[in-house]
Amino acid sequence: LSAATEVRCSQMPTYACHRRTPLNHHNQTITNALEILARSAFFQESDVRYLGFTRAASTLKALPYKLQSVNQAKDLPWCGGHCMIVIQEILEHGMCREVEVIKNNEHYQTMELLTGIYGVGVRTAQRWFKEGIRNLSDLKTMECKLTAEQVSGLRHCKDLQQQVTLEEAERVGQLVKDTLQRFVPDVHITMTGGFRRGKEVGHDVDFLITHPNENALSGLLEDAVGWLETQGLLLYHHLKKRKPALRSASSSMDSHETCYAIVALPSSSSPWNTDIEVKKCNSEDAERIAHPESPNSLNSRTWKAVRVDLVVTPQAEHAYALLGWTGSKHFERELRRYSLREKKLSLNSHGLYDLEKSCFLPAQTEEEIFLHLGLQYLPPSDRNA
Ligand code: 8DG
Ligand code: MN
Ligand code: MN
Repeated sequence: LSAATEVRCSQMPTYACHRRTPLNHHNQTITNALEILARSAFFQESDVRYLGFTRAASTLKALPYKLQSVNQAKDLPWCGGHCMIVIQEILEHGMCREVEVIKNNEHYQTMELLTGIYGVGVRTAQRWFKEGIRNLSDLKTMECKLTAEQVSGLRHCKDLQQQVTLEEAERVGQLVKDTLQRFVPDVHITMTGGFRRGKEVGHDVDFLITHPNENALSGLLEDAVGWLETQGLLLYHHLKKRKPALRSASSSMDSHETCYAIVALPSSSSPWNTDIEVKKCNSEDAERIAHPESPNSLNSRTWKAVRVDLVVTPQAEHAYALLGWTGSKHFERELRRYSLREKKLSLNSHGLYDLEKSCFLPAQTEEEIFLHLGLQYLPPSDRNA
C-alpha cells in the first residue's frame, strides 16, 4: 500500500456530495453485500441500520481502488462496527455468511418480490407477508383489495421486472417528445434519473418538461395523457397536480405537476414506430394491451410495458428539479443533509432557501446551485452515490 493511497483513504470525505462517485467502481462485491444488508434493514423498517449500510456502501463506491485489507478500510467514514465485520469477512473469504443467510430468508425474498411490484411499498408488503402472501398467485386471489396502481403493477409485472435498456429509454424519449410537441412545438424535454447519470439500464425512464412561458405548460400533461390514451399506448397513469403552497422553505415533499405512467412501448419493428405518425392501434392490439396475458397474444406482443415519470416545472425551478430528479437517491439525501447542516440552506427540487437570510436563492443551472452550496460541481456521472 503506497503512502499516497493511505492519504486518499484517510481523506475520504464523509458527505457523498463532496466526492466523485462513478457508476463503475472497484469494490462491487462488498457494496453488493452491504446493499443487501441495507435492503434487509429497509424491509424491517429499521431506518438507522438502512442508512448505516447505505452510507458504508456509498463510501466504498467512491474509493478509487480495490480494498485489499481491512486495515485500508479502518479510516473510511461510515465503515466501522457491523460494516467492518462484513468487509473483513468478504476480504478474507470472498463472501459474508450473514448476507448469504439473508438472501435465502423467506421474509427477505418475499419482500423483494412484493416491493418489486409497482405501487407496493414496504408497509403494504409487510402487511401482506403477515397475511400469508408469498407469491404472485397468492396476490392474484385478492385482486379486489388492490389499488388501481397495484392492479396495473401486477398485470404488467413481467415487463416491469425487466430492466429498461438505454435503447428503449431513447424510444420512450422520442414518444414523449412526439406527443408533447403536438401541443407545444418548442417544449423542452430532458431525460433525468439513472440514464442521465450514465446508467445503461433502469427500472423506469424519468423526464423533466419545461418552457420559458409557464402558460404553455398548463394542461400539457392532461393533453399528452389524452392523446396517448387514444393511441392505446397508455396502460396506467396517475396525474399529480402542482400544489403551489408546498413550495415552502422546509418541505422536502415535491409538489411539481407529475405524471406517473406505464406506457406500452411499441417494439422497434412494430407498425407503430413510423417516423411520420404514430398509428391508431386496431382493436386486436387494443385487446392485447388491455389483456396482455390473453392466450392469443403470448407470442405476438408488439410492445413492452415501461414505467415513465413525467415532471413539469416552470423555468425558474428547472435547475433545482434537474438536480433533484437526477439522483442518485443517496446523493440527493446527502446533498440536502449537507446543505442544511453545514450551510443552513434548505434544498429541495423547487429551490434553495437561506434560513438565516430568509430568502430563496435563484439558479438557472446546476453549476449555480453547487456554487450557492459552496461545493465543487459534480457532473451527473459522478453522482452515482
Ligand atoms: P433507476 O430508475 O435507473 O432504477 O434509478 P433512478 O432513476 O436513479 O431512480 P428513480 O427512482 O427513477 O428516481 C430518480 C430520482 O428522482 C431520484 O433521485 C429521486 C427522485 N424522485 C423520485 N420520486 C420523486 C418525487 O416524488 N419527488 C422528488 N423530488 N424526487 C423524486 O423518484
Ligand atoms: Mn429512474
Ligand atoms: Mn422514477
